Amino acid sequence: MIFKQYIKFVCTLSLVLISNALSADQHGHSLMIKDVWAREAPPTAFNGAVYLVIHNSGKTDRLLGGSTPAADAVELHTHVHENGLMKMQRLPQVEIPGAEVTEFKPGARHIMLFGLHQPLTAGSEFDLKLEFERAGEISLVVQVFKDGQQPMPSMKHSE
Ligand SMILES: [Cu+2]
Repeated sequence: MIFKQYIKFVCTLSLVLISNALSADQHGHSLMIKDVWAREAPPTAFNGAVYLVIHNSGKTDRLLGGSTPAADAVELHTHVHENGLMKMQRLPQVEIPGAEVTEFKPGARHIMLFGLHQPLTAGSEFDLKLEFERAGEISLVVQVFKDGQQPMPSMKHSE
């Protein structure tokens, strides 16, 4: 009985290992990007921001930039406190440490969209490509949410 369960366990384990190996092969990199969303903006807004969570199961990588058909330009930003004011600051790149979770969230690091081509209406979505030093280009779909209705970061779940 116990032996049977052990065999079942080993089979399940090897299936998990095989599917992990396959997905790593498919993507060719060790980044998993989750909870990708943009905050709804009024139709007159020129700019928008994208938030996401990057799980890096491999070596340290670097996010270099991106592009989207939804805007003229994509920049990496963070917020800094200067003379009591919150200011956005452009980052030339963002380090994505290995075996860690890197979050882009409101009030902190974010991906800025300049010159929106379409209004960011809740329920809509658009494509975003991110460029990484090691992983290369990764294509994402960004979903637009009203503030407060965005996906909760899944970084606290153990993988
Ligand atoms: Cu910004």
